[in-house]
Amino acid sequence: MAVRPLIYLPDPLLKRVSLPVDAVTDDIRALMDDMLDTMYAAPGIGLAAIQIGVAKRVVVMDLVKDEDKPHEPQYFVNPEIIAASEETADYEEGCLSIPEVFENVTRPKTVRIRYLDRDGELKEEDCEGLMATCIQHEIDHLNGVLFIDRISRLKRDRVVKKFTKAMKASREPV
Ligand code: GNR
Ligand code: NI
Repeated sequence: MAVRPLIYLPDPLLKRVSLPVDAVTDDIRALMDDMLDTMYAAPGIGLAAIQIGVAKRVVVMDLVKDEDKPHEPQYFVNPEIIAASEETADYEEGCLSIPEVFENVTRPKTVRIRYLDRDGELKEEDCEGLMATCIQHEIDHLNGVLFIDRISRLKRDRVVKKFTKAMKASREPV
């Protein structure tokens, strides 16, 4: 178990399409444990493997925001959306790879997902509310898509510019 470094915008890795996992092995479970450590340390409610530089279709989530409550980790390998509602919902989204940026994103209100769990069992689940928002945000990461790709061009360009500038500044010699 280890906290691993996060990858930030404008790292091109965030645009990579992650590869499906063949089988849920001990290595994949170790990866998921590191992802959870990293997510809890951030803190965040979800994490896709690409956010720690691993291009595999692996997601962890824990929607319990109250730090005094017991953790409820959730594990998703090769998650797919198999149905989405026509009805949409707006949610103010953030991303650990784009710190301090929050924007309203419109997505299907409910989705049905299929995935392999931590034991490699094939599962299906109906998601609504924060769960629906978060799993769609994470599956986007697996496809190289960020929530800023789902807001206006003007807002996105502003965010990308700010992060590109910040990155350049941090690389300048002192
Ligand atoms: O911690 C996170 N919070 C969040 C809030 C609203 C919508 C989506 C998210 S996911 C985010 C963690 C993250 O970046 N996952 O990829
Ligand atoms: Ni994110």
